[in-house]
Parts: sequence; C-alpha cells; structure tokens
Amino acid sequence: MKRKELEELTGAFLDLEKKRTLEATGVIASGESESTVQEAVDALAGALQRVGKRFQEGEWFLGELVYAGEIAREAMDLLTPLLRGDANEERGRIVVGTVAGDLHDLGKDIFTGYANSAGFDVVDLGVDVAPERFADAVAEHRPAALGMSCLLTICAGSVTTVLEELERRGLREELKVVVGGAALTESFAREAGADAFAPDAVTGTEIVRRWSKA
Ligand code: B1M
Repeated sequence: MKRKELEELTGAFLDLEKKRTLEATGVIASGESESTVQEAVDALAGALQRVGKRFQEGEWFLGELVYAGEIAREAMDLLTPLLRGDANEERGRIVVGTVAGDLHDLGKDIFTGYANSAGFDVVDLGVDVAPERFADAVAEHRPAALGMSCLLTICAGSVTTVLEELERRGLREELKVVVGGAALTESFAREAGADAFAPDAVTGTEIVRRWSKA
C-alpha cells in the first residue's frame, strides 16, 4: 500500500497534474496512509531531480519547469510543517538562506522544516540573499550556525563571498557554517572554507545537531 501511495504522488507530479498531486499529498499528510511525511518529501525531491533531467535534456521547457516548481511548492507546504523530530530541548539558533542570484528554495525549506522539528530556532532569510544581508543577520541574531543553499553553478561563488564578508567583520570565528544544494560539493565546501557540506536536509540537520551538543 505504502509503495502505491508514493507512486501515485510521484506519478501525478511528473504528469504535472496539480490537483491529483495535492490530493495524493493530502492523503499522506492526513496520517491516514502507511507512508510517512518524510517518505513523501523524499519522493517529491527525487521526482524534482527527474524534472531537472527532463529540462536539461530538452524534453521539457521553462514553462514545465516553472509549473513543476509551483506544484512542488504547494505540496511541500502541506508536508514540511508536519516533519517530526525529537524536539524536547531548545538547541539554539540557525540563520539560513539561499545565496545571491539564486531563487531556488525548496531544498532550503526542507532543511528549515527538519531543523525546526529538531528544536532549532531558524531565522530564514529567504532567497537571493546578498552577502551583506547574511553577515548583518549573523551580527544581529548571533546564531550557532549559518546555513547556505545554492542550486545554480554560477552562484556558487557567493558562498565564498559570504564567508569572506563574515571574516572581514570578525563574525566567522564563533560560527559554524553548513552549505548544501545541487550546485555544491564536499570539496567545494572545504575549499571555500565552510565547516560542512550537507548532501541532504536530514544530514544537514544531523550536522548542526552534533555541533549543538559539542
Ligand atoms: Co531551476 N535549475 N532554474 N528552477 N531547477 C536547476 C537547479 C537545474 C539543475 C535544472 C537543470 O538544468 N538540470 C539548473 C541549474 C544548472 C546549474 O546551474 N548547474 C536550473 C536552472 C538552469 C534554472 C534557471 C536558470 C532556468 C531558466 O530560467 N532558464 C532558473 C534560475 C532562476 C534563479 O534561481 N535565478 C531556474 C528556475 C527554477 C524554478 C523557479 C522554475 C524552480 C524552483 C522553484 C523553487 O525552488 N521554489 C526550479 C526547479 C524546480 C529546479 C529543479 C528541477 C529542482 C530543484 C529542487 O527544488 N529540487 C532543479 C533540478 C535539480 O536540482 N536537479 C533545477 C528538490 C530539492 C529538495 O533539492 O534543492 O537540491 P535541493 O535540496 C536537497 C539537497 O541539495 C539539500 O537538501 C535537499 C534534500 O534533502 N539541500 C540542503 C539543499 N539546500 C540545503 C541547505 C542545507 C542543507 C541541505 O543547509 C543550509
């Protein structure tokens, strides 16, 4: 049964049938199915990879990419508030945002959902966040960690610019920095001077949770 529900969700989504996708999401979000919210989030994330492939290979055009993004946003909005963690203690604050020039926010929002559910107080700066705004937010909120998301290769340099800006303002020393998103890699993160690369939102949350215990 579980498999069937997830297949219906990804099938409807990849057919770009919004109503059917949201109905399938609703069934899982209501808790009336055997599939979990986390499985639904993972299934949609996997389907979005396939959307990207179709776009890259010229099978789909910008209109389909935009519409798929819109459907995914509505489905994720039903799911991410329901992500459950073991939040029985306050773990500290995290500032997150998608770097300058980049408007992709689905992955960042999944990370935010998991981090919230794990007990972190997340200050979300949104998308297209300028390096100065990241640094201003770190100065204002004094978070234990900063999280940056980046999906566009041409925007990856922004990660380095943010780290330089933090360094310049003397804000880097006490701060841990985790980065994620399809445009980044472990080695890029290391070279840019981040503390960690998160290949997915669960790992990202696990990393900041480890830091908060250290
Ligand atoms: Co765009 N897009 N897009 N897009 N888009 C990609 C990224 C692309 C890879 C598609 C492709 O060609 N294969 C490609 C980038 C190529 C590159 O740079 N190498 C691309 C392009 C080219 C573009 C435009 C330039 C298209 C155009 O206009 N010609 C344009 C750029 C706009 C801009 O940002 N300035 C554009 C626009 C869009 C939409 C707005 C239509 C829409 C975004 C909707 C939205 O986010 N609200 C969109 C979409 C949907 C995609 C794909 C298909 C899906 C992205 C996504 O949400 N994935 C994407 C293809 C792909 O990624 N393979 C693509 C699901 C999400 C859960 O994954 O964000 O990777 P992701 O998050 C993962 C992990 O990376 C990690 O956790 C998540 C899973 O648990 N993670 C973190 C991410 N951030 C993290 C932060 C953390 C920790 C973990 O800590 C802080």
